[in-house]
Amino acid sequence: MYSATTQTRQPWRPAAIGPDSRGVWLMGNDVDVARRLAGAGFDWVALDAQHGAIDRSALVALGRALADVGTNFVVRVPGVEHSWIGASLDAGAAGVIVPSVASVQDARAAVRATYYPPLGERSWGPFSPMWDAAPPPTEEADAQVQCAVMIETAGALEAVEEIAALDGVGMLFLGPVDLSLALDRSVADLLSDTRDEAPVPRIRRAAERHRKAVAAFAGHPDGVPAMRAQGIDRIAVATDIAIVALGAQRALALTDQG
Ligand code: 3PY
Ligand code: MG
Repeated sequence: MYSATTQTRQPWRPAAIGPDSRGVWLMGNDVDVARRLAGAGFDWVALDAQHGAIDRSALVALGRALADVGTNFVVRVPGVEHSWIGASLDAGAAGVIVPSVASVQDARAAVRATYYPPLGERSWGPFSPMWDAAPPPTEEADAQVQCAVMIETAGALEAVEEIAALDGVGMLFLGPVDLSLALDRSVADLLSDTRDEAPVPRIRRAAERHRKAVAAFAGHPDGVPAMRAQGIDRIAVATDIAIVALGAQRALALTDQG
């Protein structure tokens, strides 16, 4: 097994998306914005490579910057894509958020890409942004990595029990916007529905039954109370874009003379 000689610090930190945590969701690829947002005190940063401007080079640059400020990051990969999942973890991500999962087979593919053999088929090649740090042994990397499967399609909701039961799926991650589109309901209606058979309680119960975590994307602080009311306490509370808009509104309000 590979071992580095002069390095001492371990780059991996466990549980990027921990209990009762607030994350910031980065759509842009600006390193200084990432640093500033991480420094504001969010518990984790999610880099959005599905809808955001984050390509492979930006991933490495942002990963390095976030390592410098000591903030864990995860990557929302573009889809159930083996190479993107591996590249994200190689770049130092503590976990991946896998979107567009439509079946238990898709969730299995996400697990295969996230873990080294024997559980998965991840290829060896950590390209950690922390050049002074030794990559962990494969068993340790596997023990610490977070594989979050998004529940945002009708198929994933249908298979939520089976997905939650899969060895290697550590977290169910609610994507309220796509799920509301798939179910033809508004986001507000979806999030406020607390009946037993409603989608969000089903997701939470499946996770609890299989001792998996649940997280959700709010995107704007206004969406957070409804998620907390549903018992979800790991939340991406705002995107970088929402934060810029909120800051702009505040700057104008503070200087309004009219
Ligand atoms: C969703 O709500 O569908 C998301 O994927 C959040 O970006
Ligand atoms: Mg989505």
